[in-house]
Amino acid sequence: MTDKFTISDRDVLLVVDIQDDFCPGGSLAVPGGDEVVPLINSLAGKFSHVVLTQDWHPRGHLSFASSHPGKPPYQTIEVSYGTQVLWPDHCVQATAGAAFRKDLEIPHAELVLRKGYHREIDSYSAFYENDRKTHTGLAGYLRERGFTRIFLAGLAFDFCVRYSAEDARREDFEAIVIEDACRGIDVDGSMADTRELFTSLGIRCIPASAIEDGLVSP
Ligand code: VGL
Ligand code: ZN
Repeated sequence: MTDKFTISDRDVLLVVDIQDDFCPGGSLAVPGGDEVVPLINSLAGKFSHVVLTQDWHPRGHLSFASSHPGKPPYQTIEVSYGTQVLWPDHCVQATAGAAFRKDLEIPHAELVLRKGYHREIDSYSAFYENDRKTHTGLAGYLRERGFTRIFLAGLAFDFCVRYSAEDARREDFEAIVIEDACRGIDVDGSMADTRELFTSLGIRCIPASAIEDGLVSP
């Protein structure tokens, strides 16, 4: 049986990319992406502190297949910082697809962290961009707020959740992924790779039911 987790004031829930483009009907739909929204809403009620991330690309972003004539989506290319998967155009700044899902209800979220806004660098992680050097500022924010444990939920398990969890560990936070509150894309075995990586880094995957009921006082 999984241990139970009691949420305290040093814990934060990081809700990753619950945006229309990542849900069925969107341009980079994650299968079942919409299904996690009610669970995330109820989980958020157990945390005093919630941060939302929002994928937020300029038009013509380097990660878009459309920026590389002749290249189809889901192929990879080599760029200055390594291998980059090419995606359908998605989460273009201020478009409908970049909006949070209408049914995401977390009025007490304290920060919305946008990422992927540099045209020449993708950013899966909420901490570092894909060059693994450019910081988003989130680690400093979380440290200044005194958080030590980061619980992660959202889309996609094998991309933005994965890289965010990995970087949370690298920044010395405890990282815990709430697996049934995530859905994945699965490009070239990326789901299996993610599970393996989490095991090797000591990143726990738990079900939402492992989180105790009750909200700590704000
Ligand atoms: C994501 C691919 C491209 C994600 C964002 O949120 O997992 N995946 N941009
Ligand atoms: Zn993106």
